[in-house]
Amino acid sequence: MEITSEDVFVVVDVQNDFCPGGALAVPQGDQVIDPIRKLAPRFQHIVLTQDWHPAGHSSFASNHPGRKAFETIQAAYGPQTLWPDHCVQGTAGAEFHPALKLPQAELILRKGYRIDVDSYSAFFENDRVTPTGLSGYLRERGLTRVFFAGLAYDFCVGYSALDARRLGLPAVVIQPACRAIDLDGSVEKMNELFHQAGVKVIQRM
Ligand code: VGL
Ligand code: ZN
Repeated sequence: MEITSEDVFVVVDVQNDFCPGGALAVPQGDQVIDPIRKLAPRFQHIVLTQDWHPAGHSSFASNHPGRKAFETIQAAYGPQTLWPDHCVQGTAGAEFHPALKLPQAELILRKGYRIDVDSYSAFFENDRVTPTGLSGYLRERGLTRVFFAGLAYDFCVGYSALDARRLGLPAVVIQPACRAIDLDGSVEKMNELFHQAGVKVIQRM
């Protein structure tokens, strides 16, 4: 596939807590690193996202007495999955995996920093209306097509790609450079949403 100066590679949440040994380890999460590092030199623009929660974040099961991680609650803005405490601002778990090494990345976009709203997507918080600023950033920089890789396919990568489409941007998910959490059929659900939204899922590029 031909990459142009208007393409951006968004590398989602390749952080210690989402890799083996981390607080919310995605199975084989660290296996996204090699393919991402091989793809990166083909792009002129790279954005990294970083899940970045305050301690006591409302998406943490520990903040909801009687609830367990991976259950769903009704938040003010709709259903919200509860997670183990993860990616707490300033902790080692919130740091990028040390092997990721993409110093050429032009932006590190942090998300999920508001105590009472989660943010899977790099574009909008989980209320689906509060922007993170990424859309404006891409627009001002003339970046019009978005390629995605990272963690997790069925959550932060997935919602980011869906929101790119909602914003009218072509969106491409590079599947071998992603790994999934796979909670209650979330991968199948996301694949269906990708299909409906026109997100392109590719196996190689
Ligand atoms: C993510 C669950 C909670 C992700 C982040 O990066 O996919 N998943 N926070
Ligand atoms: Zn999170």
